[in-house]
Amino acid sequence: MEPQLLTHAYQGGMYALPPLPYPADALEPYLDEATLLLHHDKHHAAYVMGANDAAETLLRVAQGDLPPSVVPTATLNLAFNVSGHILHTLYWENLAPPPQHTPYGELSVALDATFSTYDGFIRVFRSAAMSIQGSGWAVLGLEPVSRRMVVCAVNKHQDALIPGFKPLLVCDVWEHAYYLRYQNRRAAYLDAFFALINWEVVASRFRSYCHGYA
Ligand code: MN3
Repeated sequence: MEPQLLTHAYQGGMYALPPLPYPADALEPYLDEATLLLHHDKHHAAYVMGANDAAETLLRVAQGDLPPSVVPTATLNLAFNVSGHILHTLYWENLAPPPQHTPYGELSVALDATFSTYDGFIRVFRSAAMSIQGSGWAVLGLEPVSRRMVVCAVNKHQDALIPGFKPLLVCDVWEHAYYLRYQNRRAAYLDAFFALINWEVVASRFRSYCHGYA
């Protein structure tokens, strides 16, 4: 399956909520239907709305309808909400019902170049996800200078990201992503996440981005 690569996340000049790429109960028992519905229909939808509101505010400043004093807050809101929208769109797409295979081919070679082995990647990614204090994301991606894979431990949706970084695999560790089923057991949620990774989608993103880095 080819990833949608965010094409459904912006339509008609507005940020838009793409539908879940599978039924809301498709990831049971790892991720429950109630969590997915709440997470997608309420949380992700709120970031889409916030992104459109911030963009509208900045446009109105440009047109002279609002004072420049609202710009600092609006730019922060835009970064937070657009980043949240992008990460959630990638998150839904990089999950799929098991069974999943482990990475192979070019993707596996690139992972090993940074992490030595698949287990090494899991160790680093899991540690990054566990290290987030409060709300954030673990993100595997390509770093544009070395053109190698790195893992970012992202605070909120947008802090501690590298400019030009291309995300390949994202894991939401905000409590809303897992609290209904796993309560405070983030490690158990991560076990479920690893069982659900759609490596075909990750490989497809990798191929898409690699053309830009070749
Ligand atoms: Mn979330």
